Amino acid sequence: MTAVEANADGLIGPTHSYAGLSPGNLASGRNKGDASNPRAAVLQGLQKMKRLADLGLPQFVLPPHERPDIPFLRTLGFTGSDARALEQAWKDAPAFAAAACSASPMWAANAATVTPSADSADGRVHFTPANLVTNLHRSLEHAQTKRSLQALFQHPDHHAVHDALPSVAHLADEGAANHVRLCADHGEPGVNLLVWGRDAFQAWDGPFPARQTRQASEAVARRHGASGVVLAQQSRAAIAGGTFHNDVVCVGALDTLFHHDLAFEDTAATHAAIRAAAQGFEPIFVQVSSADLPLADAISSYLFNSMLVRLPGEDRLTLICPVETQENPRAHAVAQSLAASNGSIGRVEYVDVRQSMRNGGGPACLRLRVVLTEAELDAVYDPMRMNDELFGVLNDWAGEHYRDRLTAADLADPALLVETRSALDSLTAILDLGGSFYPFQRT
Ligand code: SUG
Repeated sequence: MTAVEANADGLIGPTHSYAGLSPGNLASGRNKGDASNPRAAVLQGLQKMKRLADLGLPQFVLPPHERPDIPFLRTLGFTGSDARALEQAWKDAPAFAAAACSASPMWAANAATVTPSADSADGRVHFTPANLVTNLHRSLEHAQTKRSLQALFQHPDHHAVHDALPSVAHLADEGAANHVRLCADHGEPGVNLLVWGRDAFQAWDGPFPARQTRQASEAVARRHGASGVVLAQQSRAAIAGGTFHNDVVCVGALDTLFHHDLAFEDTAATHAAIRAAAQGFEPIFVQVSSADLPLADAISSYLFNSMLVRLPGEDRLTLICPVETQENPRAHAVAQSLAASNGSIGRVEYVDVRQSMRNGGGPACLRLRVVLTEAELDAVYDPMRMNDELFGVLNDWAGEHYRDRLTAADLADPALLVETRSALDSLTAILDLGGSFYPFQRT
């Protein structure tokens, strides 16, 4: 079966801000309180989507969520008009108010775990939205994420969108950021490497949260009927150093797994398990040593939080890195040596997603990869597909609706609530999502 790898990127929302909400994500902590530029952020994300579409890979858009999340604030007892509930929440419970304003659904690698039809028991593509329970602001995402995925992947013969796992710490799930699929070709059965940080039934004593439990990874694989599953423990040292998702130190595509030597607790066992599960191909491990690239540089440069793609007509893979990789001499040297080698990664390109990077979200965080056969791709909802026309329309839309500067104080501004709703109203029209896609449109 032939298949392609499509990307669905989170469109960056109008409340994009630096609120320091994610312990263990060093960039989030470092930039806390800085002014953001939501307009620049969304334009950078759009540019990346356009680039991928131009390179010949199917590209889709996942709409931002309704933020501020007034329904969430109402569950906490804030009442009155929407503006009043928001204002009161910022006064009485600023941490909850900040969570309700976060544009974090932009990081679509955390939207869901995806099992392509070549690996699923019933021959459909399966999606489980991630419950993201480890961080308050991210735990608010999964219901709307499910709605977005159902809008995009709506054909019951081809696509199955599940509920998130129950929102409990035992089943903490961060989605595709902790999943790598290796295979001979996209449409062939693959190895599904699921990387977990902690065991739900053992005490966790690391300095930062381990966001994915082994039990969550197992449950997702089980409900998708996934084959070729390999479970691997994320290294404790990597988490302690600021690797809040495995995709900060590891990326893979087709036969190639590119990772830092501190990615896994037991690298030799992980490689052996992948080799044993691989059908019809010999996995290639491209491992970067701490001597060549200390973990701190891997994290600040986001070399591994890159998109590893095979472009149409090319044999070797292209690594699409953030510009921060180019600016870090050690990471840049590694990237240069990859491109100069005769290995499976033949080319390195750079994209500017600096606004997202300052919250710890690189090119790989912004996209959800979905392997689709021709029939499955034909069944995807076309109005959400990126092309020249949609790119132009969304650029104009962002220019009209987004601010170019946002501070913490601005998030409490009731005018921002009105602006974001007006932006989302016009977005649902652009993407043909009907008049009840967002909670505020249903009341
Ligand atoms: O979950 N940052 C996100 C970044 C997600 C990156 N995704 C992947 N690695 N796949 C997070 O930590 C920061 C928001 C703030 O601090 O305002 C934030 O949520």
